[in-house]
Amino acid sequence: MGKILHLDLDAFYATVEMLLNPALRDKPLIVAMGDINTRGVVATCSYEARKFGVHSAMGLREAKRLCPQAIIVPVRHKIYSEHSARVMNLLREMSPLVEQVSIDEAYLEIKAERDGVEVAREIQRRIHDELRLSCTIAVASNKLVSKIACNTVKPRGFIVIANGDEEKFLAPLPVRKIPGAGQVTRAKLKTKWNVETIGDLARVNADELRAEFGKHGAYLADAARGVDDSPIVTDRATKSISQENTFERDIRARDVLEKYLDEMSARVARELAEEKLKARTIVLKLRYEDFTTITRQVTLRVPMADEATIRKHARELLQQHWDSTRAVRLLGVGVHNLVQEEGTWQLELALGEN
Ligand code: TTP
Ligand code: MG
Repeated sequence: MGKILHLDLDAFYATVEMLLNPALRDKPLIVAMGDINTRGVVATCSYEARKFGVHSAMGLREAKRLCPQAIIVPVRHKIYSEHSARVMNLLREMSPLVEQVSIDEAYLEIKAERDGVEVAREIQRRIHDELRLSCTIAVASNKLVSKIACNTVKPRGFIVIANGDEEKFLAPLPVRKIPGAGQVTRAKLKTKWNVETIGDLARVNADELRAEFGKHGAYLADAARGVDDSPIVTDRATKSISQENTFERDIRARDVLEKYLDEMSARVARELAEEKLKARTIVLKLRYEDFTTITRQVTLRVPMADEATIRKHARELLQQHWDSTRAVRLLGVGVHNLVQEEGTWQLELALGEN
């Protein structure tokens, strides 16, 4: 069985500021949004400042009262985005299955052929040595458990939840650690079943939770047991792969158009293979000499990645939809509805024009 990693950078904005200005290192540091004198808000702060009770979203006035010696610097979003991109690129070097969830947070899937714990250690080491940033990583069997686990060992943390230990690990934690267990939900759980910990929640009958909260109740019942089968959604999977050609001279000859189609189908197939993806939908794009453009597509029952299938459907679409009295200025072939090849996850993304 593969592993899911959850990675979150430690005190991200503050750590980047310290990286760029070493004089700030090991100091209570606040990165502030808005006016840094009075009316601003804490975007984040170093762990040294957190010791004094300062935290994200706190007003600066309050933060200064708690920690008068804190150094305050204004946010610099562009710089954080650049450092974030470096981290995400490093992660994509380590696994093709990366889902970025925020500027400093991502999930990775490591297939069973590799040692997920080893990969996680290597990632943490590389982020430290090569990018000079610090992160916390949790390794578990699914996204939910890895996300919850990560927050329990910050900063510079590393934790592994073995397969089968999910429920035991979660049991002592307060129920608010479950993403989506908001205040209203928690108040109801408390009054109705006296639920405080995730273990308490696991003891509540799943049917009763469903009766009380509907679909959300079913989610809570699963979550309390550490059950989650939500897939890693890669950036790649949300995109489509396509090729197109604009001709120097508009084309009227079917055999020439078909030659182009064949060549583009081959390139699309190669790209699918490189990304280890399969596709269900094949799209033909046609632009006529007067610039009117049509796209037509066919969706298959079974995902495929082979050149012959793409070529066959592209040619059929051309046959059916090209008004051959009109010359063609641009021709394109693409695929969407991409799924991970042979993965445990089927990413059925409803995509595409018409
Ligand atoms: P977080 O990961 O929530 O916080 P963090 O990285 O600063 O600290 P840690 O993960 O170690 O607890 O958010 C990432 C960045 O997003 C954070 O550095 C600043 C920004 N942010 C805000 O601007 N406002 C906020 O309210 C929060 C929570 C974060
Ligand atoms: Mg963080």
